[in-house]
Amino acid sequence: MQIENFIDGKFTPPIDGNYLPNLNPANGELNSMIPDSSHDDVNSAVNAAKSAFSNWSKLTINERIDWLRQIADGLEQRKADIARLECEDTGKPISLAERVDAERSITNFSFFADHAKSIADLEFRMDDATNYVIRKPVGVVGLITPWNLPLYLLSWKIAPALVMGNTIIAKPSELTPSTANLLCEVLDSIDFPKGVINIVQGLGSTVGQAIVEHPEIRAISFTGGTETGKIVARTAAPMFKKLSLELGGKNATIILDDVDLASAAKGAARAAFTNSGQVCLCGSRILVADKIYHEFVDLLVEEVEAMKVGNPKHRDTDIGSVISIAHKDKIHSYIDLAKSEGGEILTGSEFTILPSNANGAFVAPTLIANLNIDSRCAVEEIFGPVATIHRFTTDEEAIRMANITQYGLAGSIWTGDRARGVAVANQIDSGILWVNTWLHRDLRTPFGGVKNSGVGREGGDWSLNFFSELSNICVKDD
Ligand code: TXE
Repeated sequence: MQIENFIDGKFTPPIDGNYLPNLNPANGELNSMIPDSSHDDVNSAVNAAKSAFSNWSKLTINERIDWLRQIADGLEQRKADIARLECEDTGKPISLAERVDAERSITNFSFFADHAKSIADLEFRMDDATNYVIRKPVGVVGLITPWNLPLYLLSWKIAPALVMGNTIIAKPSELTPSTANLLCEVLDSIDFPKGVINIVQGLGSTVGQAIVEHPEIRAISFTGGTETGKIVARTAAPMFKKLSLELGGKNATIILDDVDLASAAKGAARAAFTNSGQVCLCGSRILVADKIYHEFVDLLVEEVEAMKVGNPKHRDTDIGSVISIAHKDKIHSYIDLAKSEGGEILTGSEFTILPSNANGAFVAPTLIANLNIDSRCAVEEIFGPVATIHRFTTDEEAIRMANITQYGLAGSIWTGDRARGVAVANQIDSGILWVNTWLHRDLRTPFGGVKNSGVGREGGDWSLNFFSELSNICVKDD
């Protein structure tokens, strides 16, 4: 299969005629060829988005909401295809792709359709005048997304950008192009206005960079690695573009001594290993109270060893492959580093029998104990199925250990005492904290991190604000 760009409502080959292979990381087979697009393709997409802007931005919000609902309906009909394509592009289990990726990609459109209805007109009355705050679209916006939750994260940006009246240039990860292409097929099938959503496929260093550099793209919403985020920020800042950066995480899962051990062990295992640990919210450093350490760790190892690593297409698979052989090698190099630093592998790595497929990028869920809290494996984002375990004696010590990293995205606290959990959560330098749960999301709430985890918030009103410019009109009374 050959995927094309989607520019001005048409499936369009890359101008230079170059293509890249898109491989299935679970077996090394070729999924498709995708455009290796250039600056020229981005320019052509920007021209289409500029022409479409005038009509799209003039629609009423209700008309745009109606289009979001049509997209959600179109995706709903292709739900099984979304899950299959995500499974083939990423190597994630099909059941996870159905439950999380397909479901949320559709919900993002229906959620923002509903949420945009609640936008209130802002008015500020003075003694002798009234201020009217007007929302305008930003213009042509650039959306750049990663490979871990492909359509889920792309639709999380497309839906609010659309409903606020912007036109879009989007670039999915070169490793996961297929569901963005499926979205274009849906747009085509519903006669969606041409040029409003343009998808340019290709590499970050060419297409991504061209989007960030383009003077007529006025806002950049980026989700990806922290190092890439720095490049994006450096390029966009001197052009005074609006910028939203959702970057990496190295999140703590804190197990307090008063917890129900069995449910905390389940929660910690899920937080560490969902999607093979390739979620920026994953809890990859597990901090355990001294008093319950051994009992908890035994239960956790049991939970992790019950996870079935295998063919992502099989329904009973819990852990599929990671995104690529290169990523597998990077993860293994961290496990080797941990061993050389005296880390004890409690489970995983070579102890688990993996699918007998030499071309698959499989890594067993791995738990490592005995590392210092500031060792590289405990503070750097591995972004794979690897979690380190550390002991603490007081809540204050747990908080200090949680805050030691350069990241500040998320975290979870597990306790029998809600007030104690909230008190600990309050002192963790992160944008998103859970008590006795993990990845429990209300899409109206702010989502984003501090420190090296990024700048800005997405979700509900925060997304609608990012994709609008506010003007204040002050009218003096007669
Ligand atoms: O991400 P990149 P990579 C972390 C994780 C992972 C590391 C690297 O630790 O191991 O990042 O992953 C595009 N200008 N996360 O290299 O490169 C790229 O094509 C503009 C955490 O795969 O950040 C893709 O579309 N764009 C993260 C997107 O950026 C550029 C999820 C993200 O890819 C670009 C993924 C450039 N110069 C990885 N270079 C999370 N926060 O969830 C690349 N891109």
